[in-house]
Amino acid sequence: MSRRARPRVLLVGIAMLLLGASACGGRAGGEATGVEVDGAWARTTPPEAVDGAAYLTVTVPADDRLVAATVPGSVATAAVLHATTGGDANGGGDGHHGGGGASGAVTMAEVGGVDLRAGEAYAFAPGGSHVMLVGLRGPLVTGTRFPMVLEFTRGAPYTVRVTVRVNPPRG
Ligand SMILES: [Cu+2]
Repeated sequence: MSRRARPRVLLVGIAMLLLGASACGGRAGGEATGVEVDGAWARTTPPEAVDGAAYLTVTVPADDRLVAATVPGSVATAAVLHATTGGDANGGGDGHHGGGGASGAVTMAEVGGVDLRAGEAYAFAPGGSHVMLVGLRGPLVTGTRFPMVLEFTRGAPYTVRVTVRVNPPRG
């Protein structure tokens, strides 16, 4: 398995090298945007996974609307903003399509955007809103990173660095 995983790691690594100059994680971007992003992460996926999910907390300096998130084509075919409804009928569900069980009480739907209020942290988190990574080009391997660009109605695009993890970051 590790033999399979290795080229993916390299690919992601190369992507990060190419984008590294501009893809400062978190608030390091420091442009005039004032956007803050904390704890951007994506769930580690099994080798056969088709889709993945990414989460983050975003705060904007002025009322705005997050209308899209994009990831490199080397990571996934598309990134789609998803909202989860139907709640936590089954404990432990993370609101993620995962292994193809279409039976759960939780349903996810694509949303055209997410309204953000100035200075108010908005969390994409398991069980709630998330960025669906559709059509993974390879499994998301723990410890690897990839850039994701957040696009807003008003604010400038903002690049965050997403870390692949098994569990949500704490703190
Ligand atoms: Cu989803």
